[in-house]
Amino acid sequence: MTAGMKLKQFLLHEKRTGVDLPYDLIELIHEVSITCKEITATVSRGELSGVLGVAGTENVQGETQKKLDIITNDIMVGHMRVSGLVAGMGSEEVDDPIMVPAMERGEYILMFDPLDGSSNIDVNISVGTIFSVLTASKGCKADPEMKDFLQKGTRQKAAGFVVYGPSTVLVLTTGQGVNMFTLDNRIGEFVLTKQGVSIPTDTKEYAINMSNQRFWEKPMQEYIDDCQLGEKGPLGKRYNMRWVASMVAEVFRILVRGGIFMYPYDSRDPSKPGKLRLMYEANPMSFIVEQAGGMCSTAHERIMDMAVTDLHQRVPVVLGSRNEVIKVVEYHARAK
Ligand code: P6P
Repeated sequence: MTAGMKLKQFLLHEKRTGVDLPYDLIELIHEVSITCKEITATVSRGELSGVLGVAGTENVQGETQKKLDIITNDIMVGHMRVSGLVAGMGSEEVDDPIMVPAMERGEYILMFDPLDGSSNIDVNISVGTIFSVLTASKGCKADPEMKDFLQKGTRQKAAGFVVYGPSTVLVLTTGQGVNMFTLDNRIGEFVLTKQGVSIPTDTKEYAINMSNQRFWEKPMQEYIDDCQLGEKGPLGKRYNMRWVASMVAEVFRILVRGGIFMYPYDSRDPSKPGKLRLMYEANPMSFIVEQAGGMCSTAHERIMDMAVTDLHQRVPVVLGSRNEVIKVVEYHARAK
């Protein structure tokens, strides 16, 4: 009955069936989807847009910003700050929390990575937008305080990402499972194409950047060594490997066919225990993966239970097929 429903139609249908889904949250998700349509229209022009390449600036992470990092950030901020739905925003590309004019304040905090995987943009590999929705403690009555931004992953009201690949697909959870909506360019709408996504509990496919192996904790090195021993090794399986260097693409693949994605603890810089950011990469992806029956850990603790101390806090990430993530956690537990 829901097949072919457009995004907003589906969310309103969910509300009619009794799901606790405030109208403002439905509107917020719809507005984010509109922003992502503008982003995909910009990104898909590639060289024609004349904005590929680096911007000559660095973000708070100390990473070289692509021109499209800044452009897509400005699209998201510009659209959402006058939506009347957010009290404040946090972006990978902006050092400090972004406030909105008092007249435009809404109930929610929106955290986002406007163009995840942007190091791939110049070589035409899939990128995406990741977003996470929290509530502001004072709602629209006053500017949010830092504590409104630094909330644990378990406090999320919604999380999603849009992968700009061969097709543009919005993946969404509001805590009632995971659904996928494919952009139909003929009508300019995200249309429901997969309802109730479920990650296979077992896998033979791992995703990790092997060039960092010497920097990992010993148990992570041992787990990958054992994967590479294949069916004759202790894990008794012939594994395959993938690494796209774009988290949205890796997580989308895992949602569709299972797998395990790891960006583990890295000894290079103690102030950066992992590469990925908690608030707008690890937490939203954890909400989605857990809602699809998967598991998300730092290899030591559940990501969504982590205390938050900084807007751009980094965290080690191990996520995907439940039984494989459990194995990695067990390797680390044994080493303690
Ligand atoms: P590396 C993209 O920059 C990103 O944040 C994730 O999307 C991706 O999984 C990871 O970094 C890739 O990192 O070190 O392989 O370039």
